[in-house]
Amino acid sequence: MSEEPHLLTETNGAVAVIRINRPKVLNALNLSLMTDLAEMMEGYDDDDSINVILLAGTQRAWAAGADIGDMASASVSDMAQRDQFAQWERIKRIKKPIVAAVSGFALGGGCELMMHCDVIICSETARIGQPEINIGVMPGAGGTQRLTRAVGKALAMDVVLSGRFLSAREAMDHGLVSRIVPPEHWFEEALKVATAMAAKPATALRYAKEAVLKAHDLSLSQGLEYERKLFYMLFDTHDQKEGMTAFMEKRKPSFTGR
Ligand code: CO8
Repeated sequence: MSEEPHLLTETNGAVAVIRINRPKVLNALNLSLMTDLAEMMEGYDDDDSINVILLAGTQRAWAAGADIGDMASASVSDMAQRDQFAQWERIKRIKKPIVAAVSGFALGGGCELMMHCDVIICSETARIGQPEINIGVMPGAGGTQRLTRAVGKALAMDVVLSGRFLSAREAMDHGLVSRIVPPEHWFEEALKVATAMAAKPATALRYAKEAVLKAHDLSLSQGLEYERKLFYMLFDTHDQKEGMTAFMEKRKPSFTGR
């Protein structure tokens, strides 16, 4: 009997949908899954027919963390040799917007993967946290840094040091997720967001994502300079001419992605 694929993909217009599919272990993330995920995302990043990537889990779990079974008996050198964070770096470099459709548990590496996404659509039932402290470790794929930047030091310390889970409402109130949607429609709502985004001009989407992400790395004046350069560069695109002309002519723009 052949094994179920750990990632399922389909395209829906200009949206590439990737679903994490390890329901028996609440979508725990292992190296082979992360390697395939990075490869798939890079493929969609290079595919002109795709504008947005939608990454989803299942109703019960977005991802309950890195696969603990894979790490339980690992030594320092095993972990270093696996170099699993190289795959996360590849995901960090994806230029097209990534929308996350999150339902159920988003824990540990799952929360960190969620924070690698750009727009996070979250079911009311989501449970989000960094509970690594309960198993003798700490976040390793950016949790201490990205969570702190998103929610501030006080709440990040609480979440990381107590291991407690945040409700979707708490996550929303503290700026960790983008929107909360009813549990019965979590995937459809996220797909709607991704589809509407995919109709926007492709180059402007990519540059806007790049500029927002730079806000975490640069000083304000460097960030403003960076933003301005990307803004000017958009005046070299067909979609800028089309978008502004369509506005003046009071018609809907027809974007080509160029
Ligand atoms: N890894 C492996 N298996 C898991 C994981 C996991 N992270 N989470 C759940 N499972 C498995 C369980 O072992 C169980 O398997 P089985 O049915 O064979 O016993 C199955 O999924 C269902 O889980 P539960 O029976 O425990 O379901 P409950 O509803 O009782 O509890 C919880 C759900 C609360 C989510 C619970 O499963 C849990 O606490 N899971 C672990 C959460 C956790 O600690 N996550 C952090 C892991 S460490 C980490 O992410 C470090 C990241 C470092 C960087 C990433 C590098 C790749």
